[in-house]
Amino acid sequence: MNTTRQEYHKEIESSMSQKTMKRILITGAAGQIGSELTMALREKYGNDNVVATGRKTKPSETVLNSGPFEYIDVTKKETIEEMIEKYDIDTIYNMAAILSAVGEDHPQLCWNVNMNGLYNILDLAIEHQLTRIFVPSSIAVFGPETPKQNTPQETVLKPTTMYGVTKVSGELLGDYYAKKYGIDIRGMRYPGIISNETLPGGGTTDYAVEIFYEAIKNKKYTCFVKKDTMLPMMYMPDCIKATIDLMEADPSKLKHHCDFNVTAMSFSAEDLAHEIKKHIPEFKCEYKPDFRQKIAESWPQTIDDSAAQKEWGWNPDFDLAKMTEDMVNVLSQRYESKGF
Ligand code: AKB
Repeated sequence: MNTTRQEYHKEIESSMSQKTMKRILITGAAGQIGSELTMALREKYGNDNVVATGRKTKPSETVLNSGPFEYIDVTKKETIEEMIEKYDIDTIYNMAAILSAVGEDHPQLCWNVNMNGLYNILDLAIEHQLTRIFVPSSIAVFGPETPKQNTPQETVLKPTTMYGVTKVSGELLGDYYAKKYGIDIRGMRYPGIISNETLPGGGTTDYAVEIFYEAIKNKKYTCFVKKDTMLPMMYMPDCIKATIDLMEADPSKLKHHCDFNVTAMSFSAEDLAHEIKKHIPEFKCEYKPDFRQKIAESWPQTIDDSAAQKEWGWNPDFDLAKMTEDMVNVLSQRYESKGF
């Protein structure tokens, strides 16, 4: 790769003047965040301008029926390139990832998908003069030596999971490509994401979603972390808002690239169970911690996201009470009408 930063910028400018419309590709579009992000972006930019892609998992009918969907494998560069060329893509949201819990069982797979997948996308960004790339990071970049309360933007990044190692490396790689080649790469450190469309798969914060489905269906849940385990979390509408707002932020205002701290709320597993009980009084929660407890304990409890507030106006809409009320309403209605 011999392109210099200046050459890259010149090429981008001339290709930008020919392109009027955003043509977006999303990897991991069958996943928890990818599926809802696809729909939000389709609503904003038009169905045909947002190409959803996945590796194996069949996406939701909503994603499948509302616009283009293709199977690709981010570890195989040519499969991504084929889609960039076929759809004249200029923006990529790289949501494909192996999360923290599965990453501990399959560390090589985690490295391969999270790192080699990202490397392929960044190389293609240069080769095809893409205008903007979104690379999600996670609170998993932090580790036991990081301050747990109000975790600063700039702090110790020594994770103890393979997922965390790939996320720190991804942030650094993104920053490197941004500085060296001038590529516009943006990303944030997602906390646990709570949602009701697509179940999360293989993360440590998955209990904060599963608990709602079990509370509504069976009125009980066995939680895999201790009751006093506190983690930063965010409801999906805020996650989508944050992602799109960061991608649309004025580049001249951004001092960071791929590593923005963001949060919306922090609560313990027991706080969440109590909040659900306000809506479902019969609900009972037990706690049987497994290997994910150690992962959860290595992560922060509360996050300082003032850089995101300052640089692109981040401001969440949902706290614990508002999120819980919405989750219980949406899932109860769905369960009554068609089950899960
Ligand atoms: C996980 O639990 O692995 C993810 C994350 C916090 O990035 N939800």
